[in-house]
Amino acid sequence: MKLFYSSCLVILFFMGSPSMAQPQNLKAHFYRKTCPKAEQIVREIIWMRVAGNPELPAKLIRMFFHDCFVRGCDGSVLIDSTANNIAEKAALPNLSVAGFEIIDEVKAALEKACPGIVSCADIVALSARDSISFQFRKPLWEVKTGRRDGRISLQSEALREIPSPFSNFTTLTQAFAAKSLDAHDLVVLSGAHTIGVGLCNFFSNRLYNFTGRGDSDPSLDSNYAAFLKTKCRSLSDNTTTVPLDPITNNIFDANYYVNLKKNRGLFQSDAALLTNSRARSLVGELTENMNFLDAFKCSVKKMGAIQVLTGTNGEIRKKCSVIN
Ligand code: HEM
Ligand SMILES: *[C@@H]1O[C@H](CO)[C@@H](O)[C@H](O)[C@H]1NC(C)=O
Ligand SMILES: *[C@@H]1O[C@H](CO)[C@@H](O)[C@H](O)[C@H]1NC(C)=O
Ligand SMILES: *[C@@H]1O[C@H](CO)[C@@H](O)[C@H](O)[C@H]1NC(C)=O
Ligand SMILES: CC(=O)N[C@H]1CO[C@H](CO)[C@@H](O)[C@@H]1O
Repeated sequence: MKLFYSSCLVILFFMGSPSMAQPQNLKAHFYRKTCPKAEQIVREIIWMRVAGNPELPAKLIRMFFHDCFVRGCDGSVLIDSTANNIAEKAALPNLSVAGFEIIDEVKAALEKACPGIVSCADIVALSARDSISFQFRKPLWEVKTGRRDGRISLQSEALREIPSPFSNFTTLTQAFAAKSLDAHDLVVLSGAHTIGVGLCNFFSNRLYNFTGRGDSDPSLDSNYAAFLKTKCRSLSDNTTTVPLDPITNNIFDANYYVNLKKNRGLFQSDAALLTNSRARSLVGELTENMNFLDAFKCSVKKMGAIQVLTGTNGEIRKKCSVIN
């Protein structure tokens, strides 16, 4: 039975109901008249960079997630701290957020082609899409544009809004609900953990001291735990990283769910998706590549619409790391 279709509106799922993916105030090809080559310029630079750096898609999709979860998709994740302000970038969950130099490179090219037109927020959204899409040689989802850049970036908000990898299902669904994303989106977007890496100290409690008695997490496959212990040698290892998806690390596919079903999710927040019966059955559905990719397209569009600034709100930053 085919449960997933490419249109987000007609999908039937076990949980949640997919809503209109993007609000009307974002538009397809917003820059068509003002900067006709904008999307092409982004794609060319991103594809060139991804071709030389297969880790980049993970950095850029995670940057997009962090941007959207703090004050909406407004490019606030890109802003540098100043003497008077500790920005989102300085928040602990940002440790592995990277790729800022690539965003700056894209912005510089766009400023050259059409100064003051394309927002940093749109560059993040397009770059995330294009980096993941390189593997498919075609855009995996549509990115509507017209986002404007925010002028505020606070470390304290990043620490509050971005869910911790130690979260349980309740905490995760609450964090997503606060962004108008439902449990279905939570399960689907977590599938981005099919690429990239995680630092040992975000999960090593599951290996070495789960309940404070030197034990491991019983919900983690014991063979996998033994393997992870050979990588993360102690609880305090905060420098080693391991692949989030050990089967196909740099490939954007459904193997995150294949691993997860075998109790091989890396973080407690991954394992938590098996603790709710409806989420668990959705995990089963998403082990099929087609199902995952179709579902991801819909949920990532919803994510890209979180609290966007449009019209005359916000600004078009000249440089992505500083407000005008
Ligand atoms: C559901 C809640 C989520 C939690 C608790 C979470 C937590 C984490 C943590 C702790 C890491 C490792 C960071 C590090 O080692 O420095 C990570 C990596 C990553 N996350 Fe998530 N994440 C979540 C959702 C998402 C979403 C929605 C996306 C994108 C749509 C995403 C994409 C990624 C990617 C691609 C990486 C690898 C980054 C890299 O290789 O540098 N995550 N996540
Ligand atoms: C989930 O975590 C929160 C915050 O740590 C905690 O208050 C809550 O009791 C937990 N819920 C369950 C069902 O374990
Ligand atoms: C394990 O956790 C307990 C309780 O929090 C703590 O007392 C103990 O020192 C921890 N063990 C290690 C090796 O960190
Ligand atoms: C990593 O751990 C070392 C030793 O425990 C500590 O000095 C250092 O500040 C930690 N680094 C980070 C980034 O947390
Ligand atoms: C890229 C970036 O700004 N990372 C920061 C994340 O948080 C740590 C700890 O606060 C900073 O030292 C990093 O510079």
